[in-house]
Amino acid sequence: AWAGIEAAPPDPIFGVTSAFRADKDSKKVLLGVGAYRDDAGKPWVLPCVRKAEEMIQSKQYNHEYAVQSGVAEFAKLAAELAFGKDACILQHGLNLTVQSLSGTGALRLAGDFISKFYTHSKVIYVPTPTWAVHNVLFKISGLDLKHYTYYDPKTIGLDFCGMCESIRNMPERAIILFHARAHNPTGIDPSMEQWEEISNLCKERKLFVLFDMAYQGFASGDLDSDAGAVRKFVDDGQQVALCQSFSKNMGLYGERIGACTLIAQSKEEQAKLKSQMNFLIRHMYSNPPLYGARVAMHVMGDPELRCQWLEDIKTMSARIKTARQQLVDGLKKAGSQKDWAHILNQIGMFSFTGLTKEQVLKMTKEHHVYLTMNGRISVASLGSNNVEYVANAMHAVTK
Ligand code: PLP
Ligand code: TYF
Repeated sequence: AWAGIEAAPPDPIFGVTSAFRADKDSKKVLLGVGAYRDDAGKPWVLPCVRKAEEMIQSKQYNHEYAVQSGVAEFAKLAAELAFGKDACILQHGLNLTVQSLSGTGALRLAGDFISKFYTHSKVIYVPTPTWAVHNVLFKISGLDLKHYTYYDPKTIGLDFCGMCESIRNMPERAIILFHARAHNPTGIDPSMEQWEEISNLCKERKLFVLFDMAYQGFASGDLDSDAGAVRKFVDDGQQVALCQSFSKNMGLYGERIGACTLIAQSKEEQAKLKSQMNFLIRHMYSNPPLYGARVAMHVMGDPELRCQWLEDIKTMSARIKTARQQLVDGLKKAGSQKDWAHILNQIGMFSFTGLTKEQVLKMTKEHHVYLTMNGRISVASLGSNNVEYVANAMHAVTK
């Protein structure tokens, strides 16, 4: 049956993990896939999550099916987390928020839904560069993928003029994807003033805006400020779609918990969106798993756990900031004359170091440090045990 089949291309991010595993050298360091580690390099279960798990145990839940849209209380809390409890769209019941198989699953639901029901355009614009999954997923959903200017390699910063120019040249009503906060892979975001201009431009071009929000709270340590761009667009009256992930901000990676939101113009339209989304889900995976939704629901909904969570996200974002500083200090100490300020200015899990492909290859071959080919490192994987070694390696390949 499969005689003509060819192998699929490897995932450029998870592929790094495979190469790392095959390396026998004891000095090896993995800075590929974005997953938070404590200072000793160990995965970290958030204390708020541990407490939620105890709560779930004591409640003796059953294992009946969820409905297609998942755990309703989870979806309600997720929407409030993103848009703010008092958001008009929530007050008026205009949002359709469903539980999804984490952020990736939310993107796929949004992609499939838009592809099927958004009649004005089939073209989705994503930033250059963007998360590798974006570059493939939307095509599988049946959309045409195009890119807009985002990153300026000369400044290792945002090319805001280029970005605005790209948006001005988009056909009316096209679809555009934004990273809500902590752009992956660059760690570079527009400022709130720039978001305001971007929102106005999107309105002018009547674009349909899809937000991918995988780092709310994880980025700055503040849940509301990380949702600033999304809320700005919604305040401006834009009917955005939103994909949320709880992988990073609750450390629930493998539990696959997220949410997908669409916004309707009336309650009647919301009911139709809901029935079509449920139909899509029913024929894809029927209904989502319960466990992650229960954990996230307790963390968000229980006042004590929510306080703990706010502490936990501050712990993670502060440790990442410290690791950025340690890396830059290490580079200076190693004797690097280069300006590494961008490592400090970037936000979120990653740093886009500016290392070229050749330098990345040297990092791996000569120093056993594993990172993606675009020069991205997961800062969350740096710690007291490896940061000096990594800094020395980075200096060695860039001097
Ligand atoms: N979108 C971006 C930009 C990401 O970096 C990630 C990874 O965390 C996701 C979406 C979603 O990942 P997951 O499917 O694990 O929630
Ligand atoms: O960019 C990252 O490293 C994270 C995790 O196919 C990830 O977003 C990486 C690759 C992938 C799914 C998640």
